[in-house]
Amino acid sequence: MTKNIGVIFLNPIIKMTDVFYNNSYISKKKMKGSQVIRVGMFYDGGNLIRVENANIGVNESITTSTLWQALSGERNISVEVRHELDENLENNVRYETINVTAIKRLYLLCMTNKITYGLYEDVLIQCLVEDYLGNLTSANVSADVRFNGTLIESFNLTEDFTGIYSGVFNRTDVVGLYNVVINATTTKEGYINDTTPTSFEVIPMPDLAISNITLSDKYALAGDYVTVNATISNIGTKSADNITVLIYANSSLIGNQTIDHLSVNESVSISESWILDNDTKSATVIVDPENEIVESNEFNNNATVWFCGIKGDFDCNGVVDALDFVVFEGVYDTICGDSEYNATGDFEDDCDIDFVDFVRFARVYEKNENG
Ligand SMILES: [Ca+2]
Ligand SMILES: [Ca+2]
Ligand SMILES: [Ca+2]
Ligand SMILES: [Ca+2]
Repeated sequence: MTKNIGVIFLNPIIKMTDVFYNNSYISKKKMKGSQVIRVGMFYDGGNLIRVENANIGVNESITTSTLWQALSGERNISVEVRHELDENLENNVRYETINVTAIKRLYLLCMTNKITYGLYEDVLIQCLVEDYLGNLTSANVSADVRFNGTLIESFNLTEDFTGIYSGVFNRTDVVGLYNVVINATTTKEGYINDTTPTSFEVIPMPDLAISNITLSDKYALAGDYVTVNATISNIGTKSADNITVLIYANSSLIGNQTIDHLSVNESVSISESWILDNDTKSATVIVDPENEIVESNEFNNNATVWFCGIKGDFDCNGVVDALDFVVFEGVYDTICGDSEYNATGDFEDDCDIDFVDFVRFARVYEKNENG
């Protein structure tokens, strides 16, 4: 007696670490009346991944599918169909087996460093590329940036030593939404590539900046009444209101001012006066210190000016560097009364710039007031 349960078609698609999708189609022929059957799916000939009972009538068909996590490499999937109610009957079991290849897939995770940018602001795009096991993986990574559907720029992202791919888009010269498609491709055997979208928006923003910071007297001494002046400008593309400006002597707050309004391309001068103490070597102005105003550039919001009291710092820029060394060479081996003598190079103030001062100069070389 032959009980031909039917023909089984498999149409599997397997993706590594993706869910597995398997679709079997069972049609029943040459059977009288409706029967209860059991459909089992097995992975690699042994691991049952699904079992299902179904009532199937003459010339009816059922579709069944299942999901599971596949392992890599060549595998086979088998489907077994049997009569549920009469397992002992001869020839009541039908198998079909198919070989499948589990695909090793790249995964691309990308982001921009911000969601909104000011005009002309750089956009940093960073990505991680992982393999199907979640390990960082090398690939060719590129980004296409489009505005209103038009490709603006296509560029490669480069991998750093930590395995992060990054690239900078700097053509944010129009306000609006930019769409980015990032592709990771590899020639590694058995791998498939990945692609991911992201987007960012360019909006008008103010950019507060400080320029022309000066001291009324760079050579002022302790007890002198000194003034620091600075220009606060809005070099962005949107006006700003209620702008806080803080002024410090070294790290001590000596002034807190508010600018009501700055239109685009508008500037105001601020100044703050105080009595200099012995330890003060610099004055610093900070605009929008609490970052209450979103700007296209947050890194031009402070400026520092140095007094000329730092030994070795002949040009009074707050750091003893190669330019100062050239001057130090010119004052070396001089004493008070010589026309070249300069107290800035006389570290112990003993009216003699000698080898002791040279050693002291070397010690402060390329250090600023903060060490
Ligand atoms: Ca700014
Ligand atoms: Ca700000
Ligand atoms: Ca200097
Ligand atoms: Ca000396």
